[in-house]
Amino acid sequence: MTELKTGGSQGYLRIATEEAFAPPEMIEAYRKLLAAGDVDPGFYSLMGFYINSQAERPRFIFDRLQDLGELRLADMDARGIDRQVIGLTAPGTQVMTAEDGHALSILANDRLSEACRKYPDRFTGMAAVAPHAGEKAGQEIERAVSKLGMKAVVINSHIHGEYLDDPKFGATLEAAEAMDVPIYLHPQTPPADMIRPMLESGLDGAIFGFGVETGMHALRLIVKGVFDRYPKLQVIIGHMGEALPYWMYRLDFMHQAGIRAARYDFLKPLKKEKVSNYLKENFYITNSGVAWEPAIKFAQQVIGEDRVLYAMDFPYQCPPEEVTILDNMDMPLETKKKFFQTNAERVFKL
Ligand code: 1DF
Ligand code: MN
Repeated sequence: MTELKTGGSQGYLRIATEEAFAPPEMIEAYRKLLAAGDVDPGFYSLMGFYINSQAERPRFIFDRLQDLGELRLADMDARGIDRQVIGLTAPGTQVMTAEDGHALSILANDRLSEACRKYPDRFTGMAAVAPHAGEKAGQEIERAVSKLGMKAVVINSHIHGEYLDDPKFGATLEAAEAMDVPIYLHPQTPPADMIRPMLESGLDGAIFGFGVETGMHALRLIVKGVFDRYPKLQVIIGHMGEALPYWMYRLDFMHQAGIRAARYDFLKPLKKEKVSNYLKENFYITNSGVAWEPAIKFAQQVIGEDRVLYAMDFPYQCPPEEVTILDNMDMPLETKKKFFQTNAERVFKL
């Protein structure tokens, strides 16, 4: 087994692109929301568990989420991670009111960018916003990129059961496109009107519900014409593209069949025609949570090796063995370097 050293001794740097943090103030705000009751069932299932359970896994994760210093760096060193691209953990500020969410996004962005300035060769920041704050969310993206040096925007999927294709969230998309930063569309638990059968079977979280809901969110952006309205917008999705590469053939066939038959009057033909063209030109995919060579190679084959990036999903899923598994993939060094290093350097302008 090779030693997990940082510094590119294996021919590439390892840049992990979907890594999470949580300021203590946000956890405090979650505690208050939970105590007040009347929260979304997905929020209760997810944060009710992480905040209250005394099991080893949630306590390990919560200690690490709140650290942006020595503890995180030691965990990175032990896993051979040169750089983390860090975003506010799900569901971020999107479960709060627009006003509270906006204020906490500012706090989170100030805190994260301070750590990035302290460790400029180890940390890169993604800006949090409350898209339901409208124009203010757009202004915060502009501030986070131009003043704080952040390199992307993280959106933790739905906003109180609403989706980014809704014109009310236009300021967020417009600012991301104008500032030329990608949106990392990260999962959270499905909204109330989607989650019931998943809650009944324990499938609502990262095991499945996250991916179903976020994959649908990404597809909504495509079929509702977001990329025809914002053609330069780039969206990153984790967990091997939330399974969308595997769906691509059927998505193209059924989407075009539906368009030809004018089945839904609100669905119009797309400029790039096929759903898959948007996946190939407006999306990047990371392997967060999926240290699995066949899935990574399949995505490289159907989306392109310039669009598949490495992610660990620290601290939610961070066994060091996964790094070794990926180092040992049967793949040309040139391709592996794109996966671990140079695609991320290009996408996040490092
Ligand atoms: C979990 C996984 C939670 C991921 C996350 O945020 C998260 C989990 C609250 O395992 O409960 O980001 N993840 O991306 O895999
Ligand atoms: Mn994650």
